[in-house]
Amino acid sequence: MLTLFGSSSTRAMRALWMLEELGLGFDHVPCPPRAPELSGRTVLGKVPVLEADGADITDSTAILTYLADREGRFTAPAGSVARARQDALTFQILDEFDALLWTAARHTFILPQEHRIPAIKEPLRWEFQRNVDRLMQRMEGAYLMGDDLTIPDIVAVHCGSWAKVAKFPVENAQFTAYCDRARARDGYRRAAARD
Ligand SMILES: N[C@@H](CCC(=O)N[C@@H](CS)C(=O)NCC(=O)O)C(=O)O
Repeated sequence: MLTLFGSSSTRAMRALWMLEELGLGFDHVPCPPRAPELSGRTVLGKVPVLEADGADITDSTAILTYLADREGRFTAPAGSVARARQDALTFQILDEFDALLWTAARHTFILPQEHRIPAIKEPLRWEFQRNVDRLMQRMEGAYLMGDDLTIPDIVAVHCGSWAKVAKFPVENAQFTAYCDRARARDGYRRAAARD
């Protein structure tokens, strides 16, 4: 029994995409952060949260990893060198994409007004473009790890969509084509059509 909490306009989209790719049956509660439905499930009040067999799992990457390992799909096997390389790529994307977008969001609408520094967004935008170029140098096929979609693709392509909303310009044509290819997948389309 699986229930995902969080609307598709948040990082919950990553988990929705994985669930749709895996073709698993699940309930979806498209709530915002700190919604009453999250009470008792997460100390931080953040989304996504996945309830799996009665236990709550927080953090989108932890959820992706749990689901992929459980089903043995969209990941290299745990304990393999290929998995270590895949994990390194996931952490690179979290450090070099997610963290920059999140810092920009914090200085736009999350932090108390008096702690926001709008000027920080300019260097973050510059750094994001540079990091996109660096990631594309590691592409090993149609997807980051080769011909098959894996966990880091879901995080990277989600960050690509987030960058658009955050008005982070991305001029790398290879990255744009890669994101378009991933978003054309049935699993992505079904996830995006939720809520
Ligand atoms: N590393 C976490 C971050 C979760 C997170 O910050 N989610 C945002 C929505 S995308 C949230 O709930 N923000 C509310 C807050 O920070 O108070 C993940 O990947 O799930």
